[in-house]
Amino acid sequence: MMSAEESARIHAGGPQIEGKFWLIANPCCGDEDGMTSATGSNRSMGLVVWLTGLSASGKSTLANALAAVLRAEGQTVVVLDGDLLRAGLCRDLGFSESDRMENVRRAGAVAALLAQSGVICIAALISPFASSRDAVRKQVPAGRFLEVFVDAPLELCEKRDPKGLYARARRGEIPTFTGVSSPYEPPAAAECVVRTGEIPIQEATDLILARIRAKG
Ligand code: ADX
Repeated sequence: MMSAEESARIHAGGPQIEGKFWLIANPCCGDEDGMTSATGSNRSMGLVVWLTGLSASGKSTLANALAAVLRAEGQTVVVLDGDLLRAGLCRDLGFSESDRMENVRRAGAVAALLAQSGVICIAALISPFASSRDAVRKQVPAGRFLEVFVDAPLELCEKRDPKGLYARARRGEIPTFTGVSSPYEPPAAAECVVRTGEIPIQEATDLILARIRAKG
């Protein structure tokens, strides 16, 4: 059993709601950015790095490459990958416009909570609708949301087609497939654009890392 002393030490500095310790820092109680790590320190402010782009544009590869570098530097990083979320948290959702919006809303809510607790959250979702991405941005304190447009032409993504989904979509076997039978709205003002058809993944990773580092 935890001693009273140990309990007091762990709970010190954190807000309490109805006797329960609030593990996630309250944005209203943080620094002027609204961001405070779970330890109450603002040394490690969280960040949401939101990778958007067509299927097979390179989002997951980039997310994992970024995470590897940042973790090697001692940062706490969580990757939220669309394909993986859809196997769990979002498994009840399909690919209609409203389901995609709900998918992005859930991922965004998790990302915002993680960032509030000091984590660098890298989300890799097609997130085809600008309004959904903007809604996530609004949940994150100013300057702590980095939208990255993983910009690869449809023809290239279709040529890559690692899961054979584009071919199936063209045969009419998958309805509402992004880029084929469902729209993708490119960001108008992303903080970073990486053209994965023109530069190697390493270079794209470095470009995004530079933007992350510029955030401090
Ligand atoms: S999003 O549009 O709701 O943001 P998300 O990133 O979660 O999509 O999932 C995209 C992945 O689901 C694709 O990479 C692909 O593997 C798979 N997928 C299956 N059906 C579709 C579809 N109709 N449109 C796009 N991706 C699909």
